[in-house]
Amino acid sequence: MEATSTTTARSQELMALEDRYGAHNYHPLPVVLSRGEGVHLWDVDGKHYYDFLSAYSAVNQGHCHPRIIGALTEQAQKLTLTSRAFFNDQLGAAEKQLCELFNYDKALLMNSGAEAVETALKLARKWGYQEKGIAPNQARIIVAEHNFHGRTTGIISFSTDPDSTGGFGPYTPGYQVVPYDDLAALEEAVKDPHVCGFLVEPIQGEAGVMVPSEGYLSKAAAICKAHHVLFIADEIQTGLGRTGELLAVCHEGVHADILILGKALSGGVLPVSAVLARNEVMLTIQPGQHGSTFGGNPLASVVLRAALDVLLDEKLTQNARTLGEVFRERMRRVQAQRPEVVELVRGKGLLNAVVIKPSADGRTAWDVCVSLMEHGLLAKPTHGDIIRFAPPLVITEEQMHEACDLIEQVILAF
Ligand code: IF1
Repeated sequence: MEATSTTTARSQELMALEDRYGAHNYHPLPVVLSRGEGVHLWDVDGKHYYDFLSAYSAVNQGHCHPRIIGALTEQAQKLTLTSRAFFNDQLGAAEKQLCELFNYDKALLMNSGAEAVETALKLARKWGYQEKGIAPNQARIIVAEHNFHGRTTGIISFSTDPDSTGGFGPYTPGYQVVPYDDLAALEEAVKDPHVCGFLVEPIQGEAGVMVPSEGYLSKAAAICKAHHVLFIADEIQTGLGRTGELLAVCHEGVHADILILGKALSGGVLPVSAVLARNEVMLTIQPGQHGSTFGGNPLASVVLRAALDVLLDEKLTQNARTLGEVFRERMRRVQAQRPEVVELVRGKGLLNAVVIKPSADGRTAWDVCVSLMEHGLLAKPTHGDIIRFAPPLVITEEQMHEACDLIEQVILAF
């Protein structure tokens, strides 16, 4: 356990428990959280933190939002799971709300983001065979370099990150990688008549909040349309107000052929994901050809509806747009003061990254995050030198300035 000067015996005891009995598939910051409310988190010793990770954008509505928790607890007393062997009285309304909000004919509810991505890949292939006439088992899907779409053996088959793929072969065939933000490469790849889809993150989160050039998404969607290829938007991290629009593709007026949602679709209360598409795509899957025990359960349906209501009623998308500008302006002022520490600031809405230059004595973004933790703000580095800052979208301007004061204090002292 990496203890720090502020790690107490209680925290160390709980971290040791995970170390002894839990898989070692994570390297968490040494903080043990026990309560959350809005943008606030508290550890087991009652120390307060601003949450600037939001469980990787799953908590856009803030921790334990009362409307979402209220919907959860009310439904939990009535009916949580029927399986899809039967109808339930909550799923249809959830599907309707999704389809009307995002302008699609149908929704297919799953649980984790990876399951929704796998569902989208299956739909694209089925559509490729049935609607585009691709020969059986010849369908190919284009993906972007440095993609992150989940951890299943199928999805890591097209990852370009050795940590995600190493040691997990053999890999699922039928994918082609093109450079992100490269329209010429995409145009060349979709000429292959076996291509049925292009799966892309509108902003690459895990890669380090990589924002593509203005026009990339709209031109990529047009290239796909021109070549009868489905444009598949993975908005699991960028969607639901995070980037200052309802969906990140909305910045360029793009309506994806297949839309993938997850994370904040439940406000971080339980795993809910969804795939949306027009009938021509969605109806290529018929009864018995896809599903999941918990997919579309009444509890998830009720939570999803409350999460979307909160997103819209509290105008979280607009707040993300406004306070994202405040954040980037504050960080660029810090960069101007310490150009030897802050390489650059980038992002959209409240999905931002600050790239840290390693110090002469080898300290990295991780050390900045440990110091931020000690100062009462939680964020996590990705790929070594990039710190992702993504607070819940309910953050107020006052809280944003307080948090930026902490970040500024840490970086100026770095
Ligand atoms: C973890 C990363 C972020 C995603 C996109 C699909 C999924 C994710 C764009 C799969 C999930 C999570 C997974 C989480 C950390 C986090 C993450 F670091 F792993 F890559 F956000 F960038 N598409 N991202 O971002 O959704 O199956 O996890 O529900 O701990 O692995 P999932």
